[in-house]
Amino acid sequence: MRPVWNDHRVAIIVPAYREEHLIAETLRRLPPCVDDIVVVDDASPDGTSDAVRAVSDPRVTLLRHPENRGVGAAIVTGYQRALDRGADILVVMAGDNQMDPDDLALLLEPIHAGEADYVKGNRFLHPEVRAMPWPRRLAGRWLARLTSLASGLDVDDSQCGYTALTASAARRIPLAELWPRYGYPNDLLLLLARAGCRVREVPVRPVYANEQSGVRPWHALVVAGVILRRWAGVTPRGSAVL
Ligand SMILES: Nc1nc2c(ncn2[C@@H]2O[C@H](COP(=O)(O)OP(=O)(O)O)[C@@H](O)[C@H]2O)c(=O)[nH]1
Ligand SMILES: [Mg+2]
Repeated sequence: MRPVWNDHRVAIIVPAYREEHLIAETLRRLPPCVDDIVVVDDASPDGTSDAVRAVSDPRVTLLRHPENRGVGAAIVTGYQRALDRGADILVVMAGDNQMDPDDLALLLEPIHAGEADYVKGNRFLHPEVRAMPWPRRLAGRWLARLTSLASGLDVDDSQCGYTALTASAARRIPLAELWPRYGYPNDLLLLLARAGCRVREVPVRPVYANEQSGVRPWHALVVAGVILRRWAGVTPRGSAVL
């Protein structure tokens, strides 16, 4: 049987910071139907880049920022490279093995069906939702409410980083303006809403294992600030020189 995404050229963008222990396993698990894999190492001080170079997969391109610019900026760098290489669908998967490749088909389906421009994973719809630590669930719910209010969209899991974006939607939004650090998913949703893009959520498995998160409790306030600034029409400082 042909995979649902066969008609589209799919690129996976993998932001990575201090992921020397998990990046190889993350890349090794990507299915054969993925055309392009762009890893963006954001000046990790550890062996992240060496671990990527050691993966013998011709689909993998390693980009490295000379200094740390944040996960949002890294994703913009990856989006840009994937667009330049002719991708039709831009998927983001974290470099710490927290996204289940088995959920990829579900994420791509609404795009393949022509029903969405941006598809987000929604961990709250998954039966294993309780794998998420409760403070994450609580903060995530509130940030999703604020994001929905500010954007006019109906999103449940705004903080999930597992997403698929069409190349045409990516070209319609000012990517260079995207908030460069944690909070970028909310800023992206607001930009997409403003551009009239159709957003859908699909259930994805929440994976919590031996990874270490860079997110701290105070980041919830930063994210709320990012949402409020964009809502108020203030353009946050841009992330990237494209
Ligand atoms: N390129 C880049 N990636 C980052 C940065 N901070 C985090 N990441 C990556 O973004 C992904 C999600 O970050 P993480 O801290 O695990 O957030 P969480 O999974 O939401 O707790 C992981 O793959 C990280 O390696 C950064 O400053 N630059
Ligand atoms: Mg993580």
